[in-house]
Amino acid sequence: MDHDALNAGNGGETHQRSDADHPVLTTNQGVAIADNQNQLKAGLRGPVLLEDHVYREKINHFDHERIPERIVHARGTGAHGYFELTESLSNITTADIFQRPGERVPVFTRFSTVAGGAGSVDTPRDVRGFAVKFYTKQGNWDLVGNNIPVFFIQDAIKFPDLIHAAKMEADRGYPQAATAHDTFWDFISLMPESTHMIMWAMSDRTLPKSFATMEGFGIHTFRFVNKAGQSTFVKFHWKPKAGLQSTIWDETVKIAGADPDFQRRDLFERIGRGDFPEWELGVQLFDEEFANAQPYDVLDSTKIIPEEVLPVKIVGRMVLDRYPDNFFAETEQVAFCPSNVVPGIDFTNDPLLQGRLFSYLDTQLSRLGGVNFTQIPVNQPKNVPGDHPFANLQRDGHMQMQVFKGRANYEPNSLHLAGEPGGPREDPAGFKTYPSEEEGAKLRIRPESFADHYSQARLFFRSLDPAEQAHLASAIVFELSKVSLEHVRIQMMANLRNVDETLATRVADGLAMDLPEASPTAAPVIDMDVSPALRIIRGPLEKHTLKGRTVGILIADGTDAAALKTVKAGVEDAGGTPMLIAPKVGAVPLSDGTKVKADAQLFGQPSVTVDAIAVILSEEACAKLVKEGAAVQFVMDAFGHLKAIGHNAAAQPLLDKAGVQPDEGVVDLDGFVNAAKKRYWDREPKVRTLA
Ligand code: HDE
Repeated sequence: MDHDALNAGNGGETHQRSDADHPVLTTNQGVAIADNQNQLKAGLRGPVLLEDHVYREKINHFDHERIPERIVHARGTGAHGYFELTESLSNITTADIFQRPGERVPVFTRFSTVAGGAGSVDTPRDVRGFAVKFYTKQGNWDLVGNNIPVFFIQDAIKFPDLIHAAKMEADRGYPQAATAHDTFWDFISLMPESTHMIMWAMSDRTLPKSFATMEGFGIHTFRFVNKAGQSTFVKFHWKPKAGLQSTIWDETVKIAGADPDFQRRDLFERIGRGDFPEWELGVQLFDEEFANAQPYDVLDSTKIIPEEVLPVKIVGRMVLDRYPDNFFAETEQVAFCPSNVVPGIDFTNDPLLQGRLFSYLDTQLSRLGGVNFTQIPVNQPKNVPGDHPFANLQRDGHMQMQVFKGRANYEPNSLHLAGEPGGPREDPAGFKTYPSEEEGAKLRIRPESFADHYSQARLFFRSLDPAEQAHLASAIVFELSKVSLEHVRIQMMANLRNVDETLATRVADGLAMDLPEASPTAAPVIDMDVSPALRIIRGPLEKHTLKGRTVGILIADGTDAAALKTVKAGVEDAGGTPMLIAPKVGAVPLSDGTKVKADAQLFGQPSVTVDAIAVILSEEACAKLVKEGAAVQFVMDAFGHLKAIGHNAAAQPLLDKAGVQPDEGVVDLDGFVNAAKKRYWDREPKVRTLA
């Protein structure tokens, strides 16, 4: 029988043969594969043979491609980049990366949501993880933070309860990636210590527009230790160079439908077009005396130190400039761990931090399948001088990648006396724990200094811009409306009365329920000075710019070519990305007879995916589009989401159909580029009722 002829007639047209550009396809044993299209069969139309080792190896590997997703922070995306020191901290810490301004170290940073599974959407209302692995010359330092500077709980023993309550409910398996449900609010209502974080979670902070437009925080108080062995307390902050930018709830919900990958796509595209996301690293440095003078405990992770009380000193910058080559190998397998510190950086007794020090390594053992996950390339130290990224006497285990030579797998040894390699030894310059003095009875107890659960929740709410306060109050109304247990709503309102009476009243009005008595407090609630640094809207990090932002330009047959050219160039000159959106993408005939390709189709690219819109239509095209739901919605949403709308005169009927009212943000094409740099918060009361 002619086997080649048989092959050709049996899937033969899909055979792609190796050549100079394509290496030979092999099995994992390195054996060349002749046919990657057909299983081995007994006869032309016969059964498949168990003997087919090529098929079995391939399908067996495929069957095991998935690993357990992270128990929290399962959905995320990451990027490579560098950290550059701009100000030396050499008198405060021996950590090598804080010594020499101008010096860079590589980093890998992963952003994530917390509650949803790996396949959930990018934009639920949720805290974002902000985890950075610095590959320093002294080994890896991981700063595993969030985009919110406080946490829900004070003690790590409550973490499994918090996460169980927040994730999908145990019996029904929903909701996915949402806090608007009974069990979450039941837990929160019974845990007054979570009130401060709930204020942040219900604010626009949990609706970031992009990973590039959010802050990051190390949350806990850490320690720096200098050459003299002196310790300074430190809190870490990341400040986005692109400024702070969030979305509006209605917009967020629609983004989730339009593009479930909205934020990972944004990160990928920013890096791709060279608009590298960048943050400044800031530190708040303080001593015991400062700590003791504050009306809260600096070891309590439900508290911030307001920036107005203790300014954030900028010491470096991080730039993310390279997307991973492989999502699984790098982003999925990266293992961050708060206990990865280097000499000069140490922990404090924050009971949340202390609990985290155990959890990460523990969970990674099961997620990554064994003790050798530190040998996965993304997890290896990369910058340590010498031949090996790490050297010790730990041996064997699943997936051991190293082939150790010699007998020195114990220490001390004297093998060198016999001319054999003796293996690695201690170095006095290595990591030493700061010798803080500790003594006391063994107790399961919360200190008195952790008892105030409301003052900073009040501080946060009162520091916000009125527009943000309205978003926050409305978010609580929305979430509690989804809570079916009435006693939970009542308990929450009782707690909110301790935060701010006006907030509690607005929530009660929004729910059409009576306000209960305030719940008892464990400590008196104090009025702290408001902190403008906590604002996004009209706050110090809000930016009016087109840099890093996208402008949707709606065009159709007959669009004025000159007007389009001017708007497009104007957006580009201002650092923005113009996106041409049309009913058909392949070729849009313009007024001057030329044709242009659109970047996206109107029906698949609603205006929620862009920062501002320009509508440039011929009279004929406009007459058609006023009957097209997607076009009307495009404009209506841009207006409802407080975005700038630029338009030519012929497009007016579409604006009218969409209910657009004239205001400062609705402009002709000449004023558009400038107008597109911001949102129009004052429009909001006209387009929706907020609590
Ligand atoms: Fe985490 N957290 N966490 N967490 N966390 C994990 O580790 C944990 C907390 C944070 O992109 C897990 O590898 C406990 C605070 C980020 O890979 C796990 C407590 C902050 C990420 C874990 C906390 C964080 C994680 C799950 C309460 C901000 C994603 C997968 C004491 C400062 C890292 C994993 C990545 C991941 C435990 C609280 C940030 C289970 C016990 C506070 C950004 O180990």
